[in-house]
Amino acid sequence: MKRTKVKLEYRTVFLSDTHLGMRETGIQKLNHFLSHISCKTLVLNGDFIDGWALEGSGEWKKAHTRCVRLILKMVEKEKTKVIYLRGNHDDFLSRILPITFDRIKICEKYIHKGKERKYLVLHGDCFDSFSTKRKWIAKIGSIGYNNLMRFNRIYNKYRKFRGKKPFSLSAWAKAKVKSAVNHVHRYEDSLANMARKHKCDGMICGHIHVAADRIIEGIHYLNSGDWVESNTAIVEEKNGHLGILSYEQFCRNMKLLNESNYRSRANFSSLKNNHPSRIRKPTTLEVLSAN
Ligand SMILES: [Mn+2]
Repeated sequence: MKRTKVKLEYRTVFLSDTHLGMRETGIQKLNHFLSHISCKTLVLNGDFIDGWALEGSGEWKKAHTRCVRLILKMVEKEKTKVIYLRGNHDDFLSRILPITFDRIKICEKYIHKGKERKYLVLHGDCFDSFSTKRKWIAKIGSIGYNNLMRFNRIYNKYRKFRGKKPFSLSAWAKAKVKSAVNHVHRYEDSLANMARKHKCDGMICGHIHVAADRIIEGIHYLNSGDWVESNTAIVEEKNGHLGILSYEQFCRNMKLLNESNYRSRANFSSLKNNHPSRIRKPTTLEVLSAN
């Protein structure tokens, strides 16, 4: 007999920035996640497919096709409703929006009615010039402080040679990071204003690849992060609670679910074996010989 797959059940799941078509993503983890959840509504909040990567150095892999198939299977077998919101890396969709086929809707923004709050859901690139700036600040971070200082020393030798004053790299970096941090605040402020404009008291975004769950000026701001590095989603439990679920936490929840299922199966089978109908009646010969 085919055993039904054990799945974690949610009311709604929000994913963003899966970037299918990019070479390095958390696609295996995402497929593991998608094949063990079930939900009434799945919101793909932008940059699901990375059209920019596919035009450039990206590559469509089998795992990406599997990801699409897993979602279609949810639509077909579990009657899951899919809301696909366009991002900036899949802006090729803008030409056909809005469009609905079967239980799949592709559109620009979506209002999610939670149990306690009403959420405006959109990718979040419309506010932003930040991500382009942030990318190279992040790159500087990855080069490492020591390497940067070494570079600065060489650069200052060159400046000295040219008769110029030394350049303070750390002061420059601090100023840049400060302006980037201000930019995040501006980004979040404009999100809160946008939510109010739509008469919502919550906002669910993606785009900046950083998961978030906090209150900004009375607006519940959630960000689903990404499936490139952080591997996070926003999930709405059956009781209406909305929060971040990391891949690591998902694995822990799956382990607990499997263990409790194993225990209940073991109890069930021992019950089944001791059931009166299972206890063999002695034959007449056995009864007679015992006497
Ligand atoms: Mn984006």
